[in-house]
Amino acid sequence: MTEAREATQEERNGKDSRQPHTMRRTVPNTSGSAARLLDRRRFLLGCTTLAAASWLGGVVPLQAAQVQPRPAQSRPNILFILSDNVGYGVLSSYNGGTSDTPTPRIDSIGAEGLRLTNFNVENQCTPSRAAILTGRLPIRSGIGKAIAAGAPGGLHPWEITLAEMLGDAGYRTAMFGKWHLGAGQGRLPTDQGFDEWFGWETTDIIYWSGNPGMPLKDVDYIREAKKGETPRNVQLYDEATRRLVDRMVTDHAVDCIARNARGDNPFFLYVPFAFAHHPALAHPDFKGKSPAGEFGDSLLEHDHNVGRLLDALTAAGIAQNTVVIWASDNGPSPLPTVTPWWTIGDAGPWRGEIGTVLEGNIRTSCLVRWPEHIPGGRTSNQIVSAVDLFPTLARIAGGKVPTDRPIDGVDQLDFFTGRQETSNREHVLLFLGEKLMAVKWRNYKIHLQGLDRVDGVFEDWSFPRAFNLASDPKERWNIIWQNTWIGERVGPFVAAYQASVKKYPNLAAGQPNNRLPRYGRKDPAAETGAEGVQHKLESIRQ
Ligand SMILES: [Ca+2]
Repeated sequence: MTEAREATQEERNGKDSRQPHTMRRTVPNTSGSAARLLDRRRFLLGCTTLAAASWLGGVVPLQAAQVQPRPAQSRPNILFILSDNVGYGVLSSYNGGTSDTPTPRIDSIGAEGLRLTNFNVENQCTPSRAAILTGRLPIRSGIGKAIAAGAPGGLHPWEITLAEMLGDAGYRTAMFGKWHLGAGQGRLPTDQGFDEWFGWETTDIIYWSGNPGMPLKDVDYIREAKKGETPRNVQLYDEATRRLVDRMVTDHAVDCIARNARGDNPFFLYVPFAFAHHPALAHPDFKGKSPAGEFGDSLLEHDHNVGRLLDALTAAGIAQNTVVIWASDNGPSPLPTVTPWWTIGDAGPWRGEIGTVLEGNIRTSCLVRWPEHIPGGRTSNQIVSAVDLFPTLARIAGGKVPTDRPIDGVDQLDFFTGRQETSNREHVLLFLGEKLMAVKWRNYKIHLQGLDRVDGVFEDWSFPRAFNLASDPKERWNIIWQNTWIGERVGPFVAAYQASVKKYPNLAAGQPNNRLPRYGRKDPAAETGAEGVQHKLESIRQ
């Protein structure tokens, strides 16, 4: 508990040890060390011999943002709807209504609230979900890519999730749908802060569940549990069930809203739908309803399901006091070997697919509604990251952002509510596995390596490439030679990350539950067992 000890010391020194760890990036001072590192002449003459990542160096100043707890009686419910592999160009409100698969119910969330056109996620399902639930770059949690169902790994129990943070703030918490953050002991939703859950690990399961060459395991089933219970297997998640799961999820969520609408405490309901993970198979009621095949039918079904959730809020009389977020975890998944072409969706003006860090994958739709707080009908192209939702929701809910670990998210509430026009971030770091693949800053993006397909070959470029997203949304025209100065501006972000990792080493992939981050603890025994769990709880209560 290094940070706790440091906090105690700070208290002795008269400092506020409870200052949230939420960090707000400011524009780096380029006249300092960063400039010296990236003097243009040296850059042009010498950088071809440097490793791409080390080319980006410097220091970024950080400042803590104040987070004021909200009064308990004004805290809203939170409904977080997450879709799967839905590309930027799928929703009508993002493709200009040019498709014949309208999504009026989902679009209404943005029409009555905020529509983000520069919402940045991670490369695949597991890292994006880790980012959303922890507010941390998933690489810090040892998560670089999606994990296979039943494989070791996923989100370490030491991580503090949205459900734990909100639960600690008095929220009731529930999750219905896809988890994909680990199915091992101590890693299920009810181990990670949710009071109840119904769902499955990953939709990939349907390709092999029941296969005679693959013995059935618990992870092949849709499961359910309340906190403290041993999960029950509800039914096999196979191709026939794939068509039915999102209705099951909707039924559970609608029931949950009705049950919790009049409770003393607000609720956090996390609904990660199966749509549109391949194969996008529609409920039989929607078969043939669109001219766009199974994907289109599924999209119409998804819009209908989201509409049922919105209607449930209205019917319960709590729509005005509920924050609703709809987002996608990553872009489309064009896997022609397993998926007919019409099931892939579309990345809109961007290029790229799941598993890459091209805009088509890491920029997804995101709509946020909070009546009387977030003005309706606003669209913004300001950069927002999935990790920002944790500190933003913490402020809305009066929750505590952990102070004992790096939190990469920044509080965006003032931006969401329109109290300020600009986002509190101007950059994102983009990883794939353990590789830093790209840095995006304002309308520029520097790629350190190339990768165009989820199953493609890494192109180990001898020099980074830069793209102007404002004029080149497909990221095709390298402008680095005329714009070497960009390296000087993004270098400090990388250096800040590297410095934080030096102080707070990343968890290892698949790190065992009983191995907690050391972070300079005096007593190594405190890393394990019950004391470790206690530490985890203390870190959100200090
Ligand atoms: Ca996904």
